[in-house]
Amino acid sequence: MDSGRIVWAPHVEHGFILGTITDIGSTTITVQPTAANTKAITASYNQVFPAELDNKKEADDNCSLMYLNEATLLHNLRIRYSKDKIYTYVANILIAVNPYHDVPALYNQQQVAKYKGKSLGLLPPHCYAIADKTYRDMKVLGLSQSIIVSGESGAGKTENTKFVLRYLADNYGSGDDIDKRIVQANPLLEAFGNAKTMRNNNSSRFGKFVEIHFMKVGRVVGGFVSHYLLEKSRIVMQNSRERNYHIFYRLCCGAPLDIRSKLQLSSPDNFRYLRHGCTQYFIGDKEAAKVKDVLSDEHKEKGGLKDILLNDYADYTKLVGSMKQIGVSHDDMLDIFQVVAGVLHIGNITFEEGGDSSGGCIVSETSAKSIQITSQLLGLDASALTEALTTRSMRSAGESNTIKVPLKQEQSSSAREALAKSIYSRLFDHVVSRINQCIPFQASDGFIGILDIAGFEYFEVNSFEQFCINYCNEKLQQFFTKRVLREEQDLYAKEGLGVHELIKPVKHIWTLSQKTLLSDLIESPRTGILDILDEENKLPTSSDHHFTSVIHLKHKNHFRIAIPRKAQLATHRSLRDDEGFLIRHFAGAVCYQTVQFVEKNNDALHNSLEILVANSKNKLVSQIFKSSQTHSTKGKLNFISVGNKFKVQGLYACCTKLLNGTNQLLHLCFAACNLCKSHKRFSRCPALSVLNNTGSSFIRCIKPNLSMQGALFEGGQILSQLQCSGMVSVLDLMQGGFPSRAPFNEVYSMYKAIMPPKLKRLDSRLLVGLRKVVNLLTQLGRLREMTGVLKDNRREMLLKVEKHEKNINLSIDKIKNTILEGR
Ligand code: AOV
Ligand code: MG
Repeated sequence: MDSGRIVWAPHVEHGFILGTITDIGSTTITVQPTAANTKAITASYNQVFPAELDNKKEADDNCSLMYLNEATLLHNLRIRYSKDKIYTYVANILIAVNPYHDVPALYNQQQVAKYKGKSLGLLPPHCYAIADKTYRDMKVLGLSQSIIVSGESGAGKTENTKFVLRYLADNYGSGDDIDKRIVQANPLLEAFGNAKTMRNNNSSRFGKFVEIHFMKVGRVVGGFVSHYLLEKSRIVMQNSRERNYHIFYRLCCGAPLDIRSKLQLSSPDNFRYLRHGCTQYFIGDKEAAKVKDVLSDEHKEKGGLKDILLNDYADYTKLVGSMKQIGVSHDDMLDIFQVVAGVLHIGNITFEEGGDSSGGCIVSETSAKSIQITSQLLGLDASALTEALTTRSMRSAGESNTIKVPLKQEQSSSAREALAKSIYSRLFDHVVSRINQCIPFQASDGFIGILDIAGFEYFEVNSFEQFCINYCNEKLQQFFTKRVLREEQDLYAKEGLGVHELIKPVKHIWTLSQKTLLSDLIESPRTGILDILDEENKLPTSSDHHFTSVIHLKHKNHFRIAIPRKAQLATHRSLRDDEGFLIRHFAGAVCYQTVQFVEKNNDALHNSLEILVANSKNKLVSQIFKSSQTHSTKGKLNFISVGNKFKVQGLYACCTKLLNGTNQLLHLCFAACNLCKSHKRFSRCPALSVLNNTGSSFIRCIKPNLSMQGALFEGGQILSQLQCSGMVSVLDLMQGGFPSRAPFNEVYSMYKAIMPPKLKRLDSRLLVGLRKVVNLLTQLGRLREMTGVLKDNRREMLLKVEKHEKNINLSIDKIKNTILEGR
């Protein structure tokens, strides 16, 4: 890093720009960018990074670059992205940058066939290569495997998950229907669980773990889908630029006339649950031909998937096709649609003051028809529904009969929303178990599980949903960190390198930061946010304000949490101590407004409604409610904790067990069992306890820009994703430990001039594979380079070099002996 050296200097918009060092101070470096008319940049040492000598060079595996740092990683991704090479490895972690346009050459059938049986690294990086590696690992090691796909909202997790599933089904399928069914389950899941958000037109509002099961011979035998935490608030309310779940629009816009009239459906504008959201949708029938034409042209022109996503008309037809293919009968399909329509009509029931002295309310005259339609669609008695929505049964202490207490207008409205949410989310559970029934298997010898959850997100206003989603991502990040650290350490051990002192600080920072957030702040018993919230729910007079104050009181000086003040977060308005909290997540600070946290944490319907729907004449409705758990009626309200449900059944349980347990497979199985108690297939799990570990692979998805468009690489924000996802730390770790994956000869010729004579005399070919030499040399080379830069601390550095050379000499002797012995 002498003057004149080409380096990367920090840049807000692009992340880094290339330049030459013009001045070196004691704490800063000044760089003159190579681009014309650009002002010189002065930055601290740790923000300026050495560039590769050839800046057009790109690498399939980023670790084979000479300089592993965030700037070279970003640049490598940038060059590759411009050539539609969206996949890049960092060692065996796959980075996938969303292309935002179709790249057929990447995913056609020839590609699928090409990757079959090929080791990682033989062919260009691809999610197919990861899929094949997990498949081979599963077979060779006899261990189930998991692929963990992560990244921000809109980064491409769900798309990559689908590619991986299709790859496995195509290459290792049984050749019968089951392969297709596993693939076709996705459109169905997405219709009910995905929606347009500001970050993604097809955003998954639930997490899923899809297992694809194999027999010993290596053929697919079936699958199993577990799902986590569907976002319920969306059913009744959406931000003005977002939509409700796709299925609603597909039915309103795409279903044929006979179905629409049977379900009393019309334009989405006529439904309160759809009207407030974004009104981007396509009306069916008459408009259909026109829409189809417009779309196909536009689609061809832009080459994007984006427009197609909002073609509710065409998507209806596709959905029906998928349902048929996975084996859902026409009647079953209509039953499901009928419940969906019922939910929409519930939303149109409104209330007004009753006018009598009781303070209660009545159903508005204008929505009498909605009560009728809802009751008919959901198999309820209209007057019983009216009564259940406008009154609550109470049993006073010591008395056996119940009395009806009238509800106020807002209480009735919230009972209505609770009913809609409850029906829809149970219907979603039903859809998932229906899918599982269609991909059954008697026995399996192992599985590949793919985890695709809702990605980290932050909006101007963030609520309980974002809190749960981000918590989930935090958990996953912790798993990633532990895994990568462990693998890297294992690698050093294998190559005879001690865990270098340089890796320790990285390790320390990594594990510490996440541990404290999760264990102190969110999960800890009694004082964690989840438990405090549950306690609040159980209080006779609970309030969001009280809950928020307790949090700040209990975690006054915790560096991960703060009271959101203007200065901390420029994009948010300041909040009072009892209005919200700010959490510093691994992926950035997010300000949560706690209005409705308490309400949203409660999954219980009030009793009369619960009884009403459980006894519905509609078979499907009563079925989805019959399986529900009984719950306590202590306190003022029934209470089923969403946070806690999530903690014990969802990804939380899955990850905690993955992290703590030695037998991951077993635990994953139990997590799945918990999610679906009726599913007995893992009763034989203990027999599998010989398996000590499930291997895991990672696909880290990156969102290239915030405007969801192709060929736009926004360096600055991509860099922050790389930093937040831990990829930069991975590089630090690898650089710190010097297990460079750089080809030996390159290092050899680069440092030949400064090599100790002993080593120079060794035949370089003999040393290939002895990564330790590469490490030592690289280390020495870097230290020497540093002495060139650090004019002020030169003496100190020289001492270090001297000490290091001594070590090297010792090691070289050892290596030489090993080689001689080997001969
Ligand atoms: P996500 O799953 O990571 O977000 P998706 O997988 O839904 O993101 O991707 C968002 C959109 O990007 C897709 O609908 C496609 O239009 C486009 N896309 C992503 N990957 C590819 C690819 N490999 N090729 C072509 N287009 C792609 V979220 O579910 O919001 O966290 O919650
Ligand atoms: Mg998704």
